[in-house]
Amino acid sequence: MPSQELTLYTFAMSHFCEKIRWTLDLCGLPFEEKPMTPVFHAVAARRMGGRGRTSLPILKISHTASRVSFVQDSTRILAWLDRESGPFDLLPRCELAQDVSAIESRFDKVGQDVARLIYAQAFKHPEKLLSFWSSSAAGWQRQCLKTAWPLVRAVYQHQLEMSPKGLEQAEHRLQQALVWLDGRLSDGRRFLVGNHLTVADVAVAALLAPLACPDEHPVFSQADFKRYMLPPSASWLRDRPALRWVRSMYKQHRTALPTGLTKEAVAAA
Ligand SMILES: N[C@@H](CCC(=O)N[C@@H](CS)C(=O)NCC(=O)O)C(=O)O
Repeated sequence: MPSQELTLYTFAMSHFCEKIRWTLDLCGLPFEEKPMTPVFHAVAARRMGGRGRTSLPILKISHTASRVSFVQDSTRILAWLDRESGPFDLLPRCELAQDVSAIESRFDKVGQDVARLIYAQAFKHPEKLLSFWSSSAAGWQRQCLKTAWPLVRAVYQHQLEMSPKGLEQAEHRLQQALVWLDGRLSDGRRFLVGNHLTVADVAVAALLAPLACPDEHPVFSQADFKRYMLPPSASWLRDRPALRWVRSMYKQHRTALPTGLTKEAVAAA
């Protein structure tokens, strides 16, 4: 790895950010995490990403003190890591690569549906949601979020296509993805592709983590998250092989805790 420094811009509650944070940890690449506050992230994210989008994660690469570059979007970050710092066992370049990439790409869409269902529930408990959003916010930012909440909620509902029909479709797609994953795991395999951990496992586990609530995740393990952010009556979400597998992936492979994002810091927010 050349002597470049990596900074990862994240949200504490983002499963897409967790996908990259976990990948960097597993690849043994040191990075500094900069958690951002939703809404206040938008201007900086658009500027850094340079693609007219505001989404996180964004990886900043400091090549030298005066030369920096940015990569926005988790899949593009994985491609950058493979190209610039690979090869990694996690990102196979052999015949498994196509299968890994197909699963990663499929679950990126599933990840959006997970966000829709979690936010549909979270919007019923704005105080709790704002406290998760504000884990790294300044006092004035918390106050602004509270004051502007109706507007912020409307924008998010629109962006995430959270109409009743949109939510119904998201739930249907998510159920199908979980049935697929239950089936894939039904032969007792430990890993989704081949016989070692790949980014397919990391992506799927990270993107389903808000539903599986693994103990190792600083946000999704919190009692308030499980109580207020999970769809309460979804029988299809109850303990099933896919979600048990996510928890076992975390137990076995999520050893390094995210930098600067401890359970204690999140709980104290
Ligand atoms: N395709 C993107 C999706 C990332 C994404 O949806 N990020 C959400 C957080 S989970 C986000 O940044 N939302 C706020 C925004 O778009 O401004 C990726 O893989 O990075």
